[in-house]
Amino acid sequence: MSSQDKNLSDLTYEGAELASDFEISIVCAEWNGEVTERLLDGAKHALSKYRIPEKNISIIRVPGSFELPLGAQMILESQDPKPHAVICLGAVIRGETSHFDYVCQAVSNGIKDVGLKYNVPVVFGVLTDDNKAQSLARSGGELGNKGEEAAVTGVKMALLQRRLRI
Ligand code: DLZ
Repeated sequence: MSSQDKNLSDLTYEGAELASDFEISIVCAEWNGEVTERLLDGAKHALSKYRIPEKNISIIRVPGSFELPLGAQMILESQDPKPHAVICLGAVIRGETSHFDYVCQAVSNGIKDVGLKYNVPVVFGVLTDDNKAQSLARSGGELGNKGEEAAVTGVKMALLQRRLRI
């Protein structure tokens, strides 16, 4: 662990007074559920720090990280008005096969594509680790909680969008 890694979770919550009316959607992968539920806890914790009430937060689950982009797209197609941000949470852990690379590629590109298509912040809160211990360290362990960071990113981008009126 480097000190730089630790700083990633030194989060600030500027703009909290401007974010409390946001509607936020979370898409959480069930694969590696022990890790993704911890990411979800981190995301919910961050949103509570922005004083976003629970009624403004919708959560759906998809089978695996590969399904996160379509889950995000389904939310953006079905909700009117659209949420201010969609947070995608997953954990891809390297196995014996090349599955890891295919899933990581597809998910990162897919999440980027959905955000650009709908002009809504869609956040890549997906761990891509060599083993479960690393994933646990990054989901509420000694390296912070990347679910919390993903939620902060979503709110920051939504605040930017509101400020730019786009
Ligand atoms: C199949 C698979 C594998 C091997 N590993 C993971 C993983 O580490 N993390 C994850 O979120 N999902 C994994 N999956 C499931 C795929 O994401 C997807 O759900 C299936 O390939 C079905 O499309």
